[in-house]
Amino acid sequence: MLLLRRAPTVILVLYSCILLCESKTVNEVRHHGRKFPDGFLFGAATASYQIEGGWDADGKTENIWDHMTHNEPCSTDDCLNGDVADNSYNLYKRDVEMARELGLDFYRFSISWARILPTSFPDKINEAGVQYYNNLIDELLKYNIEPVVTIYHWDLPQKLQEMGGWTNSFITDWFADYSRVLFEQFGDRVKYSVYWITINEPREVCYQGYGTNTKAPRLNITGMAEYMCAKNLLVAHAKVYHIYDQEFRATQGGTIGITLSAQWYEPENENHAEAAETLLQFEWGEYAHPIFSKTGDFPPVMKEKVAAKSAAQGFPRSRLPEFTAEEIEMVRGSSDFFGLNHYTTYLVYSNESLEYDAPSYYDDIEAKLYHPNHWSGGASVWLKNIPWGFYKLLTKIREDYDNPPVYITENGFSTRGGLDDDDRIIYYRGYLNEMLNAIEEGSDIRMYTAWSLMDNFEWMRGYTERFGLYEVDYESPERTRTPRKSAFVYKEIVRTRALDFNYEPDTTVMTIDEGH
Ligand code: GBH
Repeated sequence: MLLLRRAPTVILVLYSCILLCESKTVNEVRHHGRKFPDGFLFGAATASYQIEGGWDADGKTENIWDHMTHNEPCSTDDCLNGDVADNSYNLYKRDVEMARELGLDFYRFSISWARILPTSFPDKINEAGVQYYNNLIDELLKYNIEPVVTIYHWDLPQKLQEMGGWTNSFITDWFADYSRVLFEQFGDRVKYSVYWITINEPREVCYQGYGTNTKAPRLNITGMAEYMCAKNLLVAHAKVYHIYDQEFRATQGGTIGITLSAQWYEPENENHAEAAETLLQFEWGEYAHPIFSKTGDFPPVMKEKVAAKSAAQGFPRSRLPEFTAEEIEMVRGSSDFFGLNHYTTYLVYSNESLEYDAPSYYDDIEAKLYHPNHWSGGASVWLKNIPWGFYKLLTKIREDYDNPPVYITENGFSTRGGLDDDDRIIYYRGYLNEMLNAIEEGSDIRMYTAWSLMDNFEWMRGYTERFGLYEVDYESPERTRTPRKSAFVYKEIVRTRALDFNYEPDTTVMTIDEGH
């Protein structure tokens, strides 16, 4: 009776609470944005060949990008190269200043192998090269910005290429020797844990550089060279992981892992679900499965398909090299985090007809990928703005690999230049929002990195496509860097640790906030 009489009041209280609480969260989201988790880190990234210049300064020797752009200048769209690029070799203090303006927690950059080891080997260490990165690291630490250091971002010393590069299994030692020098030289910064990334985007190194001609060294031997590269690269990475783990971690306390490029592959319709899954396993499962799955080794579907095709084509063994049992164990689990570079999504359909020259990578896959005409995107033909693909990818990583810690080490958008980059802002907000959705559902995502801090040498596209939060003026000898509108928006996200779709920045002056 009592209960019954009270029921309306209870209901009323509950009801008004629901109203109040609801409107409060809605308002909070509207005015302050969606919060990122406590401890979440924000940064921005660059890579040595894309920004440094100083291609032959102070003892640095030639790498595969110097070699290609000097010998075939118009291999890039604008026939330009990275000889000077953003001149960060001299202007690194300005780069750190920009990181301070943005209020970044960390700055991700890469080290040039040929700048540190001019002979490619540790018989000679180039002091000037070591000094350059020491200066950069010290400048970052002075302002509490953590270094996230990529050991290899595509600029292999030319001499090693002439000895086969990533197709020569000796590279596992060459890469290990080089990495050990870096741990010895740079790993000791007290109090700060350095984050190490062994290799940036194996898929681009191997497929684009060895399987096709779309990146140096442009080997263009598909169905063969990219698989040899993949095996050696994974073993090289794992060797370095274990060296750090056994010889340096106890005293230096950093974390170390690999960064994979992974796009989302959506089946055109449910009839193509298997094709999409197969394609995904070739595109990035090739590297993720050996490291992050419970069983290790290349993905089963990949082993089966390449072996079957190889046999039918008359090869005495599979064109996909095998790992030994020992190598499988060494590679499995060899990353403290899943470093993820993500930009875009493709649709996939199965395609068994022989449209490709065989053997080839896509003939092995028997699927094709494309972007529908109505998808809009950036200045790069391959870059469509499809935020939901990011969510699906993050969910897949969580489900397939037992929710590893994920570091988003690149995500970003290209334009043809200009300071009013609303399309880039829309892209960043959309992708960050989907990342938050994945976090809400349990994905263990710990950091986010914008590509890029500033415009830079965009590989085969030269300087025609711009990814920077800061615009770089290549006409000026100072390579003047100017913040775009997106820089102000990113700064506000980092400052408030929240995503507010309605924030309109005042873009008149960029300042450094207190504490940076
Ligand atoms: C990153 O790669 C790089 O790490 C970075 O150096 C680069 O500046 C940045 O992105 C922007 O491009 O040519 O058929 O393989 C991104 C990787 C490059 C993967 C373009 C997809 C297009 C399809 N992506 N690639 S294809």
